[in-house]
Amino acid sequence: MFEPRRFISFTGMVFLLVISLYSFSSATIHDISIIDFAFVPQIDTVVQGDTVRWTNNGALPHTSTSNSGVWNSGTISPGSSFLFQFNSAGSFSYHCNFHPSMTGTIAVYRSMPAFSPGVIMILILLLVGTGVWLLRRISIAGAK
Ligand SMILES: [Cu+2]
Repeated sequence: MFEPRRFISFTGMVFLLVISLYSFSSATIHDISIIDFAFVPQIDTVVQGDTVRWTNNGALPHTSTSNSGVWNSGTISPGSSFLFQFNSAGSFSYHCNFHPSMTGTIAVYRSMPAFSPGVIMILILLLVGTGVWLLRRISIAGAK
């Protein structure tokens, strides 16, 4: 017998599996443009495990240097990039060694498996499944 609830739950499980595998395999790269004389965007929000790529789109050399020594790009020549992966959560301020007025912040949020898209999707599907079940009960009760 076809049971919508079970079908929807099963579909949810499959979605959860696919999405969790996908999110494990693909960390996001966030691009920050270095122009003369600013980091754009100045404040960037990323998730633990994400990578930030600074690209020097200006005419002068710059650096991306963590204020707390977490990373230091060294000189980034015009046209070049520097990548850094953020594996721990926190707020990280940085600056350019050549131009101290150039500053930026990377806010790194913990990845929250409990609220991953897969879990949200399965909750929605269970809710829909319960709705379908209730509607069927109501229509059966109405037919009597
Ligand atoms: Cu600079």
